Amino acid sequence: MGARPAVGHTATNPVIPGFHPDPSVCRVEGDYYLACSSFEYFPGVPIFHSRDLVNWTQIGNALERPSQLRLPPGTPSSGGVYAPTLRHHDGRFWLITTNVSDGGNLLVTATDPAGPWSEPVRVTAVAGIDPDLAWDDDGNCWCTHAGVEQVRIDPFTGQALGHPHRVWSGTPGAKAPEAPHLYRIEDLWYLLIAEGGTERGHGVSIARGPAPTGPFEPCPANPILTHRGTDHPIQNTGHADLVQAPDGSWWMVVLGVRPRGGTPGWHVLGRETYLAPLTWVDGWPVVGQLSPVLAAPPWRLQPGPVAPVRDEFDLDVLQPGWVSLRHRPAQCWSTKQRIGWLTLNAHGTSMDDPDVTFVGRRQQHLSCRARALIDPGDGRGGLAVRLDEEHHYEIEAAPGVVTVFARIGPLQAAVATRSVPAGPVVVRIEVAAAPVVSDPRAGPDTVSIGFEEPDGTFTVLASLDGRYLSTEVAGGFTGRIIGMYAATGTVHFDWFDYEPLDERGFVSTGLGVAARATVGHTGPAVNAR
Ligand code: 6LW
Repeated sequence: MGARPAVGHTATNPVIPGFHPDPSVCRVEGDYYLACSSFEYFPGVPIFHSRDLVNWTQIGNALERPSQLRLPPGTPSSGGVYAPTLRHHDGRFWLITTNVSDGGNLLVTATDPAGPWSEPVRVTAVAGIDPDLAWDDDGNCWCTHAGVEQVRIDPFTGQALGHPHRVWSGTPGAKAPEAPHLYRIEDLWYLLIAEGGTERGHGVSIARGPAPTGPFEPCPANPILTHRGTDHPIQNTGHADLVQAPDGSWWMVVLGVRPRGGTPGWHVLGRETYLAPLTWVDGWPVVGQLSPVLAAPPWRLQPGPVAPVRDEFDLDVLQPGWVSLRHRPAQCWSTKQRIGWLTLNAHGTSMDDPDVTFVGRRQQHLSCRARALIDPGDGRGGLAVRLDEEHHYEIEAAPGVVTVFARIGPLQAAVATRSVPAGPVVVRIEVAAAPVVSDPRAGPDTVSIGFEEPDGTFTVLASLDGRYLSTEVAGGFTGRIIGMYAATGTVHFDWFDYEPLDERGFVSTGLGVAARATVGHTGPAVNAR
């Protein structure tokens, strides 16, 4: 690690903004790897790399083949792939997760975390969600899951080597003991869990015992982390994983949300990944400040590459940060059909359709701008911001006309329409976070949707309240995804760009010490906040 930098060096949280929930982290020498849940999106289980726990780059997805990830028709939004555990053991990476919409627990391995990952081994003997993996000195592999139950398994076959048994029930009275992670730290085994549910009551608790099977005594200070009942800007904090850095210091990655607006507060970016320092007192972990600006780790931060703004679709493949809904049939997309363009061939007929041809990226900033140059040809397609099939706003282009649609639960409306010259048109969605105000009824943000005149002027056709595209309204486990879709025929996108805007609506360079990262070349950026 580099020489210790000057004191007062800061970094910003979340370290992986946007919908990146249920983080699981491991370290191999000087490299950190992190995985998140992905629900109805394909490819699934994004994998990130970092050298300093602050700058993260998405290097791939663990489940990127239909043989690894089936999200059959009928897989609901917020169904699919729940929390993963990522570990390195015996020279290879192990990832276990739950596809609640197809077959339950599965385990994949890889020698290179960027992929390819193996075909899945089914772990059907483990019924619960949030499966964890830990090996003892005798080479036994312990799988612990929500509830909190545990069973020894053969990770090569997925077979249970014994009967699942309860090892801890969490804090009496606290609901949903889940997200267990088991660690051997010096002579003791520690069992970290989330409890209280993934909403405002979320928290992290820990217990320790002499063996991987316990018995476990709870930490007297539980929960060791929660923001429940506080006015802290980061809420729902819970579902954590621990990692020790090469210099011996300990760190926690944990999910949290940034509610905005009046009451009850609405979070639109989903559950994001945060970093917090950890110290040890009497053999128990004490979580340090979990704040929007954290004291950077005592090592030199790796300068992250500047977040590119535009994807020109010049490559044969889509960058790992692009996601589709439930699957991405080869016949539905191409960057070769029209060189230098992303071509989408319609499958479903609108953004209401679970099967719509869609390629999107996570909204990662409270204020941001997304633009795309679309040529609808004789088809219909556009740019959408989506929470799920019943909660989305989009601008749709068809020959000579653009229309803004809004879907909020059972209500669907063509909000505005405008004739435009036939041919390619730049469509734009701009999100402006609401200033922190005392109005209890204020929404979290405003979503302005329209197109650009030939001189680049933004003609806004509709400005819509963003609360209806929030988790508190739509429900579920995900966050906003902004992306391109085809509703009928074949539509082409020359480019897509995404820029963070600061609170005043200006493009934010984020040139502070704040970390940035990118995904490969010109794909979606990870955390140019
Ligand atoms: C995750 C579990 C949870 O697997 O939600 O609410 C699931 N808690 O820990 C999806 O994020």
